[in-house]
Amino acid sequence: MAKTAKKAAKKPAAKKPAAKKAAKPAAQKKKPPPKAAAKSAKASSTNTGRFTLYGSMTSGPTYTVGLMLSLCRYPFSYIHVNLREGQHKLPDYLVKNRYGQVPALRDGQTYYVQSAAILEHLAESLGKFDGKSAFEKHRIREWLFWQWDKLALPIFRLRARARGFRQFGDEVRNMYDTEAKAALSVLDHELGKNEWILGKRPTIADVGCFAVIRYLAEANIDLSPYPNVLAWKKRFEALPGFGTPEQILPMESRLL
Ligand SMILES: N[C@@H](CCC(=O)N[C@@H](CS)C(=O)NCC(=O)O)C(=O)O
Repeated sequence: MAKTAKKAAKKPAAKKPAAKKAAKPAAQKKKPPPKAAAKSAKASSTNTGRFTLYGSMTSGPTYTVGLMLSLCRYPFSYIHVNLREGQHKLPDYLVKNRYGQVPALRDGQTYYVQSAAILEHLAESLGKFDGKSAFEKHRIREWLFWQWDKLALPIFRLRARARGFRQFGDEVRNMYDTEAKAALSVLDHELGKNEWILGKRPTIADVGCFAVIRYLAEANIDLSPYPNVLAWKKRFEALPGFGTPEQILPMESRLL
């Protein structure tokens, strides 16, 4: 076992931080990552905190989960999964995420996958950003399905093309562009009625949608024709515990 990983193992489990004080993202307040622990996904076995997020800094769905934990003020260990090297398809990782994708979240002894499902798990188990009734929970789930179906897909595809991760021609690009703008119009219309997607307070429906909208500029989409989304984005960025992907997700692994 690496020396720093041993040290990390001796530390007591991270306590749930006080709910109100810090304005910084939870991840920012942690010490810098122990270097020797950085490269090994196996380091997770020495981790004593409740949550370990497996992911990649550039991954929108990884950001979704990191953002939720940060908004809930819950520190978490982080294991970098190198997608370029294909670590997400190795048997060791497939045990954690059968779909061979990031993110995966270890909570205690259980691995949770699919960022929207992880949001639901966190909202319910931490009692934050959740629906207050069965009906609200249902409405949130509706939004999370819609978000992946209509909002995330075209925006993440356009971003991947702009970053050189996916290749497709202008015809397909125009199709995704049209789809992304149609989804933004739906969101803009809804946000014209209320401050937050479900009404008067933010829920995981907002977290899920924000973590996609965050990447609009990288997808070369201008947000200015959608004033309600723009105002909502600013409100969201002012939430306590908010952080950008760069603030919340480290480049390398970090144990609590
Ligand atoms: N719906 C999934 C999407 C996850 C996803 O697309 N992850 C990408 C990185 S951003 C990935 O792992 N891609 C590799 C692959 O699908 O093989 C979620 O929300 O967790």
